[in-house]
Amino acid sequence: MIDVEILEQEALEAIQSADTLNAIEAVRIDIMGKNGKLTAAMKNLANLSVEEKKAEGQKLNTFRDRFNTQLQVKKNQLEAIELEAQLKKEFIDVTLPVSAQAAGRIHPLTKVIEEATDIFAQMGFSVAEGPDIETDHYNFSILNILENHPARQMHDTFYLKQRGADDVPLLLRTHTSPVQVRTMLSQELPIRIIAPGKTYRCDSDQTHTPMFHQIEGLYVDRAENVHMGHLKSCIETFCRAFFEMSELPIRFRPSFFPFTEPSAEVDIGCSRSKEGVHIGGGSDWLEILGCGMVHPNVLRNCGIDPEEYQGFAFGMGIERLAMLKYNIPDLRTFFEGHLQWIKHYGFLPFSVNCNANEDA
Ligand code: 2NL
Repeated sequence: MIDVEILEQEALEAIQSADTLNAIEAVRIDIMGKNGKLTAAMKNLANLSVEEKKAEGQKLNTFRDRFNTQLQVKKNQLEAIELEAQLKKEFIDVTLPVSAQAAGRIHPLTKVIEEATDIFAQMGFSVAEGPDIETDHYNFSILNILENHPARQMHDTFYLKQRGADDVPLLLRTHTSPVQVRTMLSQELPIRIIAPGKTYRCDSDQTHTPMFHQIEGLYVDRAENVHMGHLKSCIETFCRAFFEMSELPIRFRPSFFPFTEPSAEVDIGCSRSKEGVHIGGGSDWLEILGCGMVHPNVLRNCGIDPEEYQGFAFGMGIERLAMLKYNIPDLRTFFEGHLQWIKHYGFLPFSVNCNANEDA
Protein backbone atom coordinates (compact mmCIF):
# COMPACT_ATOMS: atom_id res chain seq x y z
CA MET A 1 0.00 0.00 0.00
CA ILE A 2 1.33 3.47 -0.80
CA ASP A 3 1.47 6.27 1.71
CA VAL A 4 -1.15 8.73 0.50
CA GLU A 5 0.23 11.58 2.60
CA ILE A 6 3.69 11.26 1.08
CA LEU A 7 2.19 10.94 -2.43
CA GLU A 8 0.12 14.07 -1.83
CA GLN A 9 3.08 16.05 -0.54
CA GLU A 10 5.19 15.03 -3.55
CA ALA A 11 2.36 15.75 -5.99
CA LEU A 12 1.65 19.21 -4.57
CA GLU A 13 5.36 20.05 -4.65
CA ALA A 14 5.52 18.90 -8.27
CA ILE A 15 2.57 21.18 -9.08
CA GLN A 16 4.25 24.15 -7.37
CA SER A 17 7.52 23.71 -9.21
CA ALA A 18 5.93 23.21 -12.67
CA ASP A 19 6.63 26.40 -14.66
CA THR A 20 5.14 25.59 -18.06
CA LEU A 21 1.88 24.11 -19.31
CA ASN A 22 3.84 21.10 -20.60
CA ALA A 23 5.36 20.54 -17.14
CA ILE A 24 1.95 20.72 -15.45
CA GLU A 25 0.56 18.23 -17.95
CA ALA A 26 3.47 15.88 -17.13
CA VAL A 27 2.55 16.12 -13.43
CA ARG A 28 -1.09 15.29 -14.23
CA ILE A 29 -0.05 12.24 -16.26
CA ASP A 30 2.36 11.12 -13.51
CA ILE A 31 -0.52 11.04 -11.00
CA MET A 32 -3.77 10.59 -12.95
CA GLY A 33 -2.61 9.09 -16.25
CA LYS A 34 -3.29 5.52 -17.35
CA ASN A 35 -0.11 4.39 -15.60
CA GLY A 36 -0.21 7.17 -12.98
CA LYS A 37 0.46 6.73 -9.29
CA LEU A 38 -3.09 7.49 -8.18
CA THR A 39 -4.53 5.29 -10.91
CA ALA A 40 -2.33 2.42 -9.70
CA ALA A 41 -3.40 3.00 -6.08
CA MET A 42 -7.08 2.98 -7.13
CA LYS A 43 -6.58 -0.29 -9.02
CA ASN A 44 -4.87 -1.76 -5.93
CA LEU A 45 -8.04 -1.16 -3.84
CA ALA A 46 -9.45 -4.36 -5.35
CA ASN A 47 -6.86 -6.39 -3.42
CA LEU A 48 -7.85 -4.96 -0.03
CA SER A 49 -10.33 -6.08 2.58
CA VAL A 50 -13.69 -4.31 2.79
CA GLU A 51 -12.61 -2.25 5.84
CA GLU A 52 -9.28 -1.26 4.35
CA LYS A 53 -10.91 -0.52 1.01
CA LYS A 54 -13.30 1.97 2.63
CA ALA A 55 -10.63 3.85 4.59
CA GLU A 56 -8.04 3.83 1.79
CA GLY A 57 -10.66 4.73 -0.83
CA GLN A 58 -11.73 7.82 1.15
CA LYS A 59 -8.11 8.97 1.52
CA LEU A 60 -7.48 8.53 -2.21
CA ASN A 61 -10.69 10.40 -3.13
CA THR A 62 -9.77 13.32 -0.88
CA PHE A 63 -6.27 13.37 -2.36
CA ARG A 64 -7.68 13.25 -5.91
CA ASP A 65 -9.99 16.23 -5.22
CA ARG A 66 -7.22 18.35 -3.66
CA PHE A 67 -4.83 17.39 -6.42
CA ASN A 68 -7.31 18.36 -9.14
CA THR A 69 -8.08 21.69 -7.49
CA GLN A 70 -4.39 22.61 -7.07
CA LEU A 71 -3.62 21.43 -10.60
CA GLN A 72 -6.39 23.62 -12.05
CA VAL A 73 -5.28 26.68 -10.08
CA LYS A 74 -1.70 26.29 -11.28
CA LYS A 75 -2.85 25.59 -14.85
CA ASN A 76 -4.90 28.80 -14.91
CA GLN A 77 -1.90 30.79 -13.68
CA LEU A 78 0.40 29.28 -16.30
CA GLU A 79 -2.14 29.83 -19.08
CA ALA A 80 -2.43 33.49 -18.13
CA ILE A 81 1.37 33.87 -18.09
CA GLU A 82 1.82 32.10 -21.45
CA LEU A 83 -0.98 34.16 -23.06
CA GLU A 84 0.64 37.34 -21.79
CA ALA A 85 4.00 36.26 -23.25
CA GLN A 86 2.42 35.38 -26.60
CA LEU A 87 0.60 38.70 -26.83
CA LYS A 88 3.84 40.50 -26.07
CA LYS A 89 5.67 38.50 -28.74
CA GLU A 90 3.00 39.05 -31.40
CA PHE A 91 2.36 42.72 -30.66
CA ILE A 92 2.06 44.84 -33.80
CA ASP A 93 2.06 48.61 -33.66
CA VAL A 94 -0.48 49.32 -36.40
CA THR A 95 0.39 53.03 -36.27
CA LEU A 96 3.93 52.42 -37.57
CA PRO A 97 4.49 53.32 -41.26
CA VAL A 98 4.61 50.43 -43.73
CA SER A 99 8.12 49.66 -44.93
CA ALA A 100 8.70 51.03 -48.43
CA GLN A 101 10.10 47.67 -49.51
CA ALA A 102 7.07 45.70 -48.36
CA ALA A 103 4.35 48.14 -49.41
CA GLY A 104 2.15 47.56 -52.46
CA ARG A 105 1.63 50.36 -54.93
CA ILE A 106 -1.35 52.42 -56.05
CA HIS A 107 -1.73 52.17 -59.85
CA PRO A 108 -1.29 55.52 -61.64
CA LEU A 109 -4.84 55.21 -63.04
CA THR A 110 -6.25 54.86 -59.53
CA LYS A 111 -4.14 57.82 -58.45
CA VAL A 112 -5.46 60.01 -61.28
CA ILE A 113 -9.06 58.99 -60.56
CA GLU A 114 -8.56 59.91 -56.90
CA GLU A 115 -6.97 63.26 -57.76
CA ALA A 116 -9.66 64.17 -60.30
CA THR A 117 -12.41 63.08 -57.90
CA ASP A 118 -10.91 65.33 -55.20
CA ILE A 119 -10.82 68.35 -57.49
CA PHE A 120 -14.39 67.88 -58.79
CA ALA A 121 -15.65 67.14 -55.26
CA GLN A 122 -14.46 70.60 -54.24
CA MET A 123 -16.67 72.00 -57.01
CA GLY A 124 -19.68 70.08 -55.69
CA PHE A 125 -19.59 66.99 -57.94
CA SER A 126 -20.28 63.55 -56.49
CA VAL A 127 -19.26 60.21 -58.01
CA ALA A 128 -21.79 58.08 -59.92
CA GLU A 129 -21.34 54.50 -61.14
CA GLY A 130 -23.11 52.15 -63.53
CA PRO A 131 -22.76 48.77 -65.25
CA ASP A 132 -19.99 47.96 -67.78
CA ILE A 133 -22.48 45.93 -69.83
CA GLU A 134 -25.04 48.31 -71.32
CA THR A 135 -27.92 48.26 -73.75
CA ASP A 136 -27.44 49.94 -77.08
CA HIS A 137 -30.29 52.22 -76.02
CA TYR A 138 -28.43 53.74 -73.02
CA ASN A 139 -25.04 53.72 -74.73
CA PHE A 140 -26.17 55.21 -78.09
CA SER A 141 -29.82 55.95 -78.93
CA ILE A 142 -30.72 58.06 -75.90
CA LEU A 143 -27.50 60.08 -76.42
CA ASN A 144 -28.65 61.23 -79.85
CA ILE A 145 -26.19 58.89 -81.58
CA LEU A 146 -28.08 57.87 -84.71
CA GLU A 147 -28.53 54.36 -86.12
CA ASN A 148 -25.96 54.88 -88.91
CA HIS A 149 -23.23 56.40 -86.69
CA PRO A 150 -19.86 54.66 -87.24
CA ALA A 151 -19.46 53.94 -83.49
CA ARG A 152 -22.46 51.61 -83.77
CA GLN A 153 -20.68 49.35 -86.25
CA MET A 154 -19.68 45.87 -85.13
CA HIS A 155 -15.98 46.64 -85.68
CA ASP A 156 -15.96 49.62 -83.31
CA THR A 157 -18.04 48.28 -80.43
CA PHE A 158 -17.95 45.00 -78.51
CA TYR A 159 -21.46 43.56 -78.88
CA LEU A 160 -22.39 40.56 -76.74
CA LYS A 161 -23.76 37.42 -78.42
CA GLN A 162 -26.28 37.22 -75.62
CA ARG A 163 -29.23 39.63 -75.69
CA GLY A 164 -30.91 41.38 -72.77
CA ALA A 165 -34.52 41.41 -71.57
CA ASP A 166 -36.97 41.98 -74.48
CA ASP A 167 -34.22 40.81 -76.84
CA VAL A 168 -32.37 44.16 -76.73
CA PRO A 169 -28.75 44.22 -78.01
CA LEU A 170 -26.12 44.28 -75.24
CA LEU A 171 -22.63 45.75 -75.50
CA LEU A 172 -19.62 46.84 -73.42
CA ARG A 173 -20.09 50.58 -72.83
CA THR A 174 -17.96 52.66 -75.19
CA HIS A 175 -18.02 55.69 -72.85
CA THR A 176 -19.29 56.37 -69.33
CA SER A 177 -22.13 58.59 -70.65
CA PRO A 178 -24.77 55.90 -69.89
CA VAL A 179 -23.96 56.44 -66.20
CA GLN A 180 -25.03 60.08 -66.57
CA VAL A 181 -28.08 59.04 -68.57
CA ARG A 182 -29.15 56.64 -65.82
CA THR A 183 -28.61 59.40 -63.23
CA MET A 184 -30.74 61.88 -65.19
CA LEU A 185 -33.50 59.27 -65.47
CA SER A 186 -33.47 58.36 -61.77
CA GLN A 187 -32.40 61.39 -59.75
CA GLU A 188 -33.94 64.74 -59.00
CA LEU A 189 -32.50 67.92 -60.48
CA PRO A 190 -30.13 69.64 -60.11
CA ILE A 191 -27.52 66.95 -60.90
CA ARG A 192 -23.80 67.44 -60.48
CA ILE A 193 -21.86 64.20 -61.00
CA ILE A 194 -18.68 62.73 -62.39
CA ALA A 195 -18.55 59.17 -63.72
CA PRO A 196 -15.07 57.60 -63.70
CA GLY A 197 -14.76 54.04 -64.96
CA LYS A 198 -13.80 51.42 -67.51
CA THR A 199 -14.81 51.77 -71.15
CA TYR A 200 -14.33 49.45 -74.11
CA ARG A 201 -13.73 49.82 -77.82
CA CYS A 202 -12.82 47.32 -80.50
CA ASP A 203 -9.41 48.86 -81.10
CA SER A 204 -5.87 47.70 -80.30
CA ASP A 205 -2.59 49.24 -81.41
CA GLN A 206 0.26 51.34 -79.97
CA THR A 207 -2.08 54.09 -78.80
CA HIS A 208 -5.31 52.13 -78.21
CA THR A 209 -6.19 49.36 -75.78
CA PRO A 210 -9.53 47.51 -76.00
CA MET A 211 -10.24 48.55 -72.39
CA PHE A 212 -9.44 52.03 -71.14
CA HIS A 213 -10.72 54.54 -68.58
CA GLN A 214 -12.72 57.74 -68.79
CA ILE A 215 -14.01 60.42 -66.53
CA GLU A 216 -17.13 62.16 -67.68
CA GLY A 217 -18.90 64.96 -65.86
CA LEU A 218 -22.42 66.35 -65.98
CA TYR A 219 -24.11 69.35 -64.44
CA VAL A 220 -27.82 69.92 -65.16
CA ASP A 221 -29.81 72.68 -63.47
CA ARG A 222 -32.46 75.31 -64.24
CA ALA A 223 -31.33 77.29 -67.30
CA GLU A 224 -30.72 80.47 -65.29
CA ASN A 225 -28.20 78.62 -63.04
CA VAL A 226 -25.86 77.01 -65.58
CA HIS A 227 -24.41 78.20 -68.86
CA MET A 228 -21.30 77.80 -71.00
CA GLY A 229 -19.34 80.21 -68.78
CA HIS A 230 -19.69 77.74 -65.92
CA LEU A 231 -18.48 74.94 -68.19
CA LYS A 232 -15.45 77.01 -69.12
CA SER A 233 -14.46 77.89 -65.55
CA CYS A 234 -15.13 74.34 -64.35
CA ILE A 235 -12.76 72.92 -66.98
CA GLU A 236 -10.13 75.60 -66.40
CA THR A 237 -10.24 75.05 -62.65
CA PHE A 238 -9.86 71.31 -63.15
CA CYS A 239 -6.93 71.50 -65.61
CA ARG A 240 -4.97 74.01 -63.53
CA ALA A 241 -5.53 72.08 -60.29
CA PHE A 242 -4.76 68.69 -61.87
CA PHE A 243 -1.51 69.80 -63.51
CA GLU A 244 -0.72 72.02 -60.52
CA MET A 245 -0.09 75.09 -62.71
CA SER A 246 -2.10 78.19 -61.93
CA GLU A 247 -1.03 79.86 -65.20
CA LEU A 248 -1.60 76.84 -67.49
CA PRO A 249 -2.73 78.17 -70.91
CA ILE A 250 -6.12 76.71 -71.94
CA ARG A 251 -8.13 77.17 -75.15
CA PHE A 252 -11.57 76.02 -76.25
CA ARG A 253 -11.94 74.99 -79.92
CA PRO A 254 -15.35 74.47 -81.58
CA SER A 255 -16.01 70.80 -82.24
CA PHE A 256 -18.83 68.31 -82.71
CA PHE A 257 -20.35 65.57 -80.56
CA PRO A 258 -23.85 64.18 -81.20
CA PHE A 259 -24.76 64.60 -77.52
CA THR A 260 -23.70 68.23 -76.99
CA GLU A 261 -24.52 71.51 -78.77
CA PRO A 262 -22.45 73.61 -78.91
CA SER A 263 -19.45 71.35 -78.48
CA ALA A 264 -15.80 72.14 -77.85
CA GLU A 265 -12.47 70.47 -77.55
CA VAL A 266 -10.04 71.77 -74.95
CA ASP A 267 -6.31 72.17 -75.47
CA ILE A 268 -3.65 73.00 -72.92
CA GLY A 269 -0.40 74.84 -73.64
CA CYS A 270 2.70 72.72 -74.13
CA SER A 271 6.08 72.53 -75.81
CA ARG A 272 7.40 69.55 -77.74
CA SER A 273 10.97 68.33 -77.87
CA LYS A 274 12.93 65.13 -78.50
CA GLU A 275 12.18 64.12 -74.89
CA GLY A 276 8.43 64.43 -75.52
CA VAL A 277 5.71 66.88 -74.51
CA HIS A 278 6.19 69.37 -71.71
CA ILE A 279 2.96 70.66 -70.18
CA GLY A 280 2.73 74.36 -69.37
CA GLY A 281 4.73 76.88 -71.35
CA GLY A 282 5.60 76.86 -75.05
CA SER A 283 3.67 77.71 -78.17
CA ASP A 284 2.12 74.33 -78.93
CA TRP A 285 -1.28 72.95 -77.95
CA LEU A 286 -2.31 69.53 -76.72
CA GLU A 287 -5.89 68.23 -76.81
CA ILE A 288 -6.96 67.07 -73.39
CA LEU A 289 -10.77 66.71 -73.30
CA GLY A 290 -14.10 67.23 -75.04
CA CYS A 291 -17.13 69.04 -73.68
CA GLY A 292 -20.26 70.99 -74.49
CA MET A 293 -23.79 71.96 -73.51
CA VAL A 294 -26.03 68.88 -73.24
CA HIS A 295 -28.02 68.50 -76.48
CA PRO A 296 -31.75 69.33 -76.04
CA ASN A 297 -32.61 65.93 -77.59
CA VAL A 298 -30.60 64.16 -74.86
CA LEU A 299 -32.33 66.14 -72.10
CA ARG A 300 -35.73 65.39 -73.67
CA ASN A 301 -34.87 61.68 -74.03
CA CYS A 302 -34.07 61.66 -70.30
CA GLY A 303 -37.41 63.25 -69.36
CA ILE A 304 -35.96 66.73 -68.74
CA ASP A 305 -37.63 69.78 -70.31
CA PRO A 306 -34.93 71.63 -72.36
CA GLU A 307 -37.04 74.81 -72.22
CA GLU A 308 -36.51 74.97 -68.45
CA TYR A 309 -33.29 73.11 -67.85
CA GLN A 310 -29.86 72.98 -69.41
CA GLY A 311 -26.45 71.71 -68.50
CA PHE A 312 -22.91 71.00 -69.50
CA ALA A 313 -21.00 67.76 -69.90
CA PHE A 314 -17.41 66.77 -70.52
CA GLY A 315 -15.34 63.66 -71.05
CA MET A 316 -11.66 62.78 -70.90
CA GLY A 317 -9.33 59.79 -71.08
CA ILE A 318 -7.67 58.86 -67.80
CA GLU A 319 -4.68 57.02 -69.31
CA ARG A 320 -3.79 60.14 -71.28
CA LEU A 321 -3.97 62.33 -68.15
CA ALA A 322 -1.76 59.84 -66.27
CA MET A 323 0.79 59.63 -69.12
CA LEU A 324 1.07 63.42 -69.28
CA LYS A 325 1.22 64.10 -65.54
CA TYR A 326 3.52 61.23 -64.61
CA ASN A 327 5.65 60.93 -67.76
CA ILE A 328 4.58 57.42 -68.68
CA PRO A 329 5.59 56.92 -72.32
CA ASP A 330 3.71 53.76 -73.36
CA LEU A 331 -0.06 53.26 -72.99
CA ARG A 332 0.04 49.48 -73.20
CA THR A 333 2.28 49.13 -70.14
CA PHE A 334 -0.66 50.23 -67.96
CA PHE A 335 -2.22 46.80 -68.28
CA GLU A 336 0.78 44.45 -68.47
CA GLY A 337 1.03 44.03 -64.69
CA HIS A 338 4.84 44.07 -64.52
CA LEU A 339 6.19 44.38 -60.98
CA GLN A 340 9.09 46.65 -61.99
CA TRP A 341 6.66 48.98 -63.78
CA ILE A 342 4.32 49.35 -60.82
CA LYS A 343 7.29 49.82 -58.45
CA HIS A 344 8.53 52.62 -60.71
CA TYR A 345 5.28 54.37 -61.67
CA GLY A 346 3.05 53.36 -58.75
CA PHE A 347 2.37 55.31 -55.56
CA LEU A 348 2.74 54.30 -51.95
CA PRO A 349 -0.52 54.04 -50.04
CA PHE A 350 -1.13 57.02 -47.73
CA SER A 351 1.43 59.12 -49.59
CA VAL A 352 0.16 62.57 -50.43
CA ASN A 353 1.39 63.88 -53.78
CA CYS A 354 4.57 61.87 -53.74
CA ASN A 355 5.83 59.23 -56.08
CA ALA A 356 6.93 55.80 -54.92
CA ASN A 357 10.39 56.39 -56.42
CA GLU A 358 10.99 59.39 -54.24
CA ASP A 359 10.29 57.33 -51.12
CA ALA A 360 12.07 54.13 -52.03
C1 2NL B 1 -14.24 63.06 -75.23
C2 2NL B 1 -15.52 63.78 -75.25
C3 2NL B 1 -17.54 64.09 -74.07
C4 2NL B 1 -19.72 64.14 -73.12
C5 2NL B 1 -18.51 63.51 -73.32
C6 2NL B 1 -22.01 63.71 -72.33
C7 2NL B 1 -22.79 62.89 -71.56
C8 2NL B 1 -24.13 63.11 -71.52
C9 2NL B 1 -24.70 64.09 -72.23
C10 2NL B 1 -23.88 64.86 -72.99
CL1 2NL B 1 -25.12 62.08 -70.60
N1 2NL B 1 -22.56 64.68 -73.04
N2 2NL B 1 -20.68 63.51 -72.37
C11 2NL B 1 -19.93 65.39 -73.69
C12 2NL B 1 -18.94 65.97 -74.46
C13 2NL B 1 -17.74 65.32 -74.67
O1 2NL B 1 -16.38 63.38 -74.24
O2 2NL B 1 -13.38 63.39 -75.98
N3 2NL B 1 -14.08 62.07 -74.37
C14 2NL B 1 -12.89 61.33 -74.24
